[in-house]
Amino acid sequence: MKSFLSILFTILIMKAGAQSKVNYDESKVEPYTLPELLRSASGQEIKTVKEWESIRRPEIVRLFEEEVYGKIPAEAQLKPNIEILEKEGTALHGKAVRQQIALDFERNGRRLRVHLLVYLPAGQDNPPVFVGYNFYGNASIAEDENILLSPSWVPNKKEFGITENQITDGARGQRAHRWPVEKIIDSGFGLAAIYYGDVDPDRDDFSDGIHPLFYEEGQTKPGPSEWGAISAWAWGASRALDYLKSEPATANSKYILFGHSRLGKTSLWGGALDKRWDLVIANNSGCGGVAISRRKIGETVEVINTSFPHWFADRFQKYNDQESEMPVDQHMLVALIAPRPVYISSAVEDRWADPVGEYLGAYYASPAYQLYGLETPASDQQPSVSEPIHTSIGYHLRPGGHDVTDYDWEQFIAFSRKHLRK
Ligand code: GTR
Repeated sequence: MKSFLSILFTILIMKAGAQSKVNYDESKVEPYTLPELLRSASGQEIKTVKEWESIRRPEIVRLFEEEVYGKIPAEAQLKPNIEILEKEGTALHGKAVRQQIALDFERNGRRLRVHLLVYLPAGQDNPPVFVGYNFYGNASIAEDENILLSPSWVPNKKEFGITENQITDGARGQRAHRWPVEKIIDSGFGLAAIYYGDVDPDRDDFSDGIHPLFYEEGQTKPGPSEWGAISAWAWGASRALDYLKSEPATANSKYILFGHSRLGKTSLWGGALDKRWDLVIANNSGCGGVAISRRKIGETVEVINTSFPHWFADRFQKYNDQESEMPVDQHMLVALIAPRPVYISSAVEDRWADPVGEYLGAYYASPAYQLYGLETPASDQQPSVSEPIHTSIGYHLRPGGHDVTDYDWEQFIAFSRKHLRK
């Protein structure tokens, strides 16, 4: 007991130490120089799409893999066994068709089951589909008693009736306000939902989730530059995409990868790695998402690495309070999505995520989009509240806190409509 308490105490002191450095004051941001987006490691200026795609882009992908999120094993293009759990459920009074699918991955004598919940507008072939992870299981996203409960580990949340790390009926519909399924369906879009804990439970424990399927004999955690949880979630989203592409109802759809917060960090990295995502949306993604790390406003590299060491590769720890040493910053992550449309959203009260830094992360990705002749935000000044920009790099700032609101979805839908129109 004593040792447990002293460990707990040490952790609290460490966290308090990291937290006390948190700055919210714009005037205290020290001058910084961002790594140049359009100059290769060997000093070559990148002037064409060809040079970007053959030289600089692969270089930046490698830097994010090795220094930040960790590399996904090459063998991870694993094909799952597919079990259709529900083929054609009726949802939303017949307006939508519901499918539930299990993707079973097997390797190293271990098995991982990932559940996919899909709603498609009834009678519409190949609608554009939003694909997004959720925090408390697929059943949490809608008032729909037919959604199967995932048996995967989940953090306890008493208000949702989750007390033993297992999703219960109490979680049903608890996050429905973040997922306006009816609005999405009425707008002619589909939605595919995945519980992120199916792919990798969100705890600092590498004995569960997808990672162990790829361990060498005796290995217990990924190597220093190998995949953390964000890379694992990015990987899982691509496996959901494999499935959607194999299904006649969605084989010719456009695919929009959406994520909020840690899952917004995931959607950016997933969108960077897999060019089959036609459009990427990152809501309130903050540190390790779109916010410029060098600003050190709100959550910093050190704070995030202390609270959530498992999200990133171990190598990322070396940049704790050493942001200027990073060979990348987050504008370069957004640039990897070019020329595909990307949408970034911030909330005024979500200061922890550094809304100004989120805008700048989006804005400074512009040169990559301009290589393709695309329109980008005109100014480095963050737009006013509720004045969205819908150029190829889209952005809005809305009132309120860290959340996903109807306003956010109205913008995601309008932006997607504009940019995915054939
Ligand atoms: C916070 C974390 C953020 C963000 C957020 C979330 O605790 O500091 O980086 O990811 O969680 O995912 O809701």
